[in-house]
This record gives sequence, structure tokens and C-alpha cells, in this order.
Amino acid sequence: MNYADDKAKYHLKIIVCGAGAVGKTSIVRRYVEDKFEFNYLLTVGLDPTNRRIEVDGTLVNLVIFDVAGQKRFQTLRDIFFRKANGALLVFDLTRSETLDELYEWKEQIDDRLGKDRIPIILVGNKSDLEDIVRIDYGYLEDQVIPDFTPIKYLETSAYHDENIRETFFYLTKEILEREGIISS
Ligand SMILES: Nc1nc2c(ncn2[C@@H]2O[C@H](COP(=O)(O)OP(=O)(O)OP(=O)(O)O)[C@@H](O)[C@H]2O)c(=O)[nH]1
Ligand SMILES: [Mg+2]
Repeated sequence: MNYADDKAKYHLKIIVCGAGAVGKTSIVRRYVEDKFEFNYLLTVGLDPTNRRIEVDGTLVNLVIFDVAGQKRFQTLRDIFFRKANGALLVFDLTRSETLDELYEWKEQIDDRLGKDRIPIILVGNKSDLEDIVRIDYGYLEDQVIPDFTPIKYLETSAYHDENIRETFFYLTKEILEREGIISS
């Protein structure tokens, strides 16, 4: 695959972390291809794609690394984390156990890249299912969100295309601001 984008001056690596079936691939697919698939096709290994984004007049090429959430595919994690500029930490709003696994992802980010060194957005996905069952927001606000020190917490739906572009926009903007490329 070719990630070259001559018009973009900056290339940022975004990693998408989270347990199996939380919707990592669906979020990326919605963002890059504007498509959604109901069938679960689990990711094996690494699956990088790219998309151009403009923030405050600055053109950026995002190289988005989607990864297998299932623990049996952990061998490629070195390449996955290497030189990441920002991360999405994704859990499934209908399955609280996916939050427990997110603590392990956060630990790996801190270990490999330095504690709180890269900006993180905490993403609660599948917000379209909230009428069925969802993790209590008060609990998230009090007990969970502070643990991840995210720049933002966003609830998304890859299915309904809700907050997907916003997620990538806010993360990119924060990275560019921290690098001094755009002013805050
Ligand atoms: N209702 C609903 N279903 C979703 C949403 N996002 C993903 N799904 C479904 O959840 C299942 C898993 O989605 P994936 O995107 O493959 O999950 P993943 O995190 O990439 O899983 P792994 O590759 O195994 O780590 C699929 O059946 C999707 O259709 C959403 O926003 N709403
Ligand atoms: Mg996947």
C-alpha cells in the first residue's frame, strides 16, 4: 500500500485500540470509505489505511492503524505502537467488559510511548444501541473517564455515522497544536 500524499505536508500516525468487536474497523471504514458492514469480520494482524484531513488550513495525511482486538493476534503490536502520534481508545457502550480491556491498552501506550505523551480520545462506540443497554454515563464520568486522561470523551456510532469525523478532527487538531503547527 502507498501512503504517499504529496500535497499533505504532515503525516500523522493514529492508532485505534480496543477489545475485539468494539467497532474499531467499522469506525475507520466509516471515516475512510463512508461504508458500514453489519457482519463481523474480525481483523487479523494490522490493517493500516490513510485519509487526508484539513485542520485550520493545514493539510494532513492521517495514517490510521487498525489492529486486531482479539488477544491471540498480539504479535504485531510493536509495529502498531511505534511512533504513534495519537490514539483512539475504543470500547463498546453495551459491553462493560470492553472497558476492563481498555486499561491494558492504555498501559501499553504509556509503557511504549511514555506516560500521557500522546493525545488520546476515549470513544464509546455503538451509541445507536443505547435504547437496548448501555453503560451508565454517571459511572463513566466519575469512575472511568478520569483514568484515561483523554483530551475528550466522545460517543460514536459507526452505523449512524455519528461523531466519527469529529473524533479524528479533534485528535488531529490536538496533535497539531501540541507540535506547535497550528495555534490553539
Ligand atoms: N449497532 C452498531 N454496530 C456496530 C457499530 N460499530 C460496529 N458495529 C458492529 O460490531 C461488530 C464488530 O465490529 P468491528 O468493526 O469488526 O470490530 P473490531 O473492533 O474491528 O473487532 P476486531 O477486529 O476483532 O478487533 C460488527 O458486527 C459491526 O457491524 C455501531 O456503531 N453500531
Ligand atoms: Mg477490526
